[in-house]
Amino acid sequence: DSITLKYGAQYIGKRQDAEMKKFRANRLGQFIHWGLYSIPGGEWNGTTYLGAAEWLANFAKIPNATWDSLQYQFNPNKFNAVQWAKMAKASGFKYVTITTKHHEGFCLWPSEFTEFDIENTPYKKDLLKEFVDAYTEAGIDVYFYYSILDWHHKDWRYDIKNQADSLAFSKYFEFAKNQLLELQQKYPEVKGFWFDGTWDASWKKNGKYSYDIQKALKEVNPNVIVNSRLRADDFGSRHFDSNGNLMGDYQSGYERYLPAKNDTLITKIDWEACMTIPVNQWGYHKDWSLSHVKSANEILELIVKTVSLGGNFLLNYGPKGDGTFRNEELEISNSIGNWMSKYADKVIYYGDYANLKPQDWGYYVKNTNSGKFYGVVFNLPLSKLLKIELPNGKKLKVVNFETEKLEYHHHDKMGYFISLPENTPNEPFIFEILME
Ligand code: H79
Repeated sequence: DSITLKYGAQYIGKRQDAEMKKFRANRLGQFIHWGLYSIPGGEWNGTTYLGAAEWLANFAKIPNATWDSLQYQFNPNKFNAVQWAKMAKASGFKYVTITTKHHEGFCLWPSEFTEFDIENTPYKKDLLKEFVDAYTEAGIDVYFYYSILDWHHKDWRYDIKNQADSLAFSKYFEFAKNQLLELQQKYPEVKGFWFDGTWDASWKKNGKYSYDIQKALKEVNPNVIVNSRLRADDFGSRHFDSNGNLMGDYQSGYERYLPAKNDTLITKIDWEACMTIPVNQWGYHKDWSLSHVKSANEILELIVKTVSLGGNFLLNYGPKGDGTFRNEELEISNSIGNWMSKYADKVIYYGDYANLKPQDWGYYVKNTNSGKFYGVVFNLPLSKLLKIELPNGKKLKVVNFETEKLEYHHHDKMGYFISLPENTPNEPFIFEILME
């Protein structure tokens, strides 16, 4: 039985319009965290903080007036949007999500509704427009990250405890809605919005606000794509409403972790994971030696695992205050781009859940464009035998590894054992499976 909700899911089931199909086929996106926090890079008054650089103002307890004055230092004169887009394209990214406003409240676009924006920095120019134009020109879809939580705005509230809070928060809601409509109007290329900072009681008590924002954005562009993190329902239930139905257009809860390899429930909905390269740094942090930094192969495995479960993957970059990327990010991009240029058309773009029993050597992907099935190997067994188990009624016909067909031995009930060649690539590699 379901309860009646005013602010629950606006529809049920996966969207099948062209825009949503494109988002799904894209699979691999670049996340960009860029703001005033990119200037201090995790360091304040000679102390380097281990925490996430974009949260520095909060945990180092820096007064608003001090933090906000970073605005007068924001001058990314090495920013080259065309170069950024070129790098993103070479890395294999099909879409990008950029922080138009993070929790600090600073806006990367000239906004009519605040002075705390790019217009009032030494840079002055409309940086977001340069960005949108360059990425669009490169054929990369642009999405906007927008934080509901706002440490700068006087009407932001963490909770609503009285009439005055309620009034202030209603003003904040109007401000946010105005900014979002402004973004949509100024940058009509934008394909969707990625909301964050929606965990506080004030937002959960106002499911109507989250519903109204989604509705307002869809009135302007019926095919706009909105993440589930925006939403709360009548009872403060987030992402999924009190009847268990997904709100927003896709589930965006997987932050810095992924579903389990055998999670079949997640394959029934659209979803997207977002991931940092270090353990937990989104904005630029000067010292990446403070935590584990993922290698290109680790990141590739996370990407393939996500696709194998029917999800999208956003890989985060935190450019510096001057508009350049750190070398580690450029190197990772290079490695990922090399791999993608060989394999992405087969197992990333249009990749989806294959509905085959998971194995230890890696992941299965079904390509919804070609209809082909693939295995992607990350853990090479010392035996050089890969096990494949097919559902009842299915038989293995051929296994194609690059140009050669692989030998396989059928072992009743135990599945098929595929013999790999003596020399396998020195990187994660794929093979195609033909069944009958
Ligand atoms: O933008 C990146 C992060 O800055 C942001 N989301 C990604 C994409 C993010 N930051 N924190 N979180 C997401 C989760 C926040 C958790 C906490 Fe808290 C905030 C833990 C402590 C402060 C909220 C408030 C939960 C407990 C207290």
